[in-house]
Amino acid sequence: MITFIRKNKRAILLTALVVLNFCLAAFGNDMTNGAGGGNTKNKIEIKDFMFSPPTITVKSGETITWINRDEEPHTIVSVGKKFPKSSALDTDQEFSITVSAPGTYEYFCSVHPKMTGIIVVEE
Ligand SMILES: [Cu+2]
Repeated sequence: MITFIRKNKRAILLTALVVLNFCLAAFGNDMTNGAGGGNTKNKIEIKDFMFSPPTITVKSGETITWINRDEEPHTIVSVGKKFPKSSALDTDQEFSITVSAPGTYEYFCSVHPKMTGIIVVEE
């Protein structure tokens, strides 16, 4: 009886370890590919007519996602059209881009041109 319990405990522990490893692997993968839902990396919130953070630094090839937390519609427009502009984002709507060429990208909201932000893409 005792040995049975011990074996069982060991099996549970092993299963837990396997599950934990799997989670870590999945999480690690998510961090490196930079895409997919639920990822908080490179997220810019639009709130109170501001981009937050106003300046973001990313690595080449990473995805940047804006989410509109205001009740007002906002857009993301690149100065010099370096990346495609968004449509007017409604509340909780998202817009993503992936930039590969290193450099500094300025953008603004075409509805409220005083709203500006900067993306710095590093190699
Ligand atoms: Cu706006």
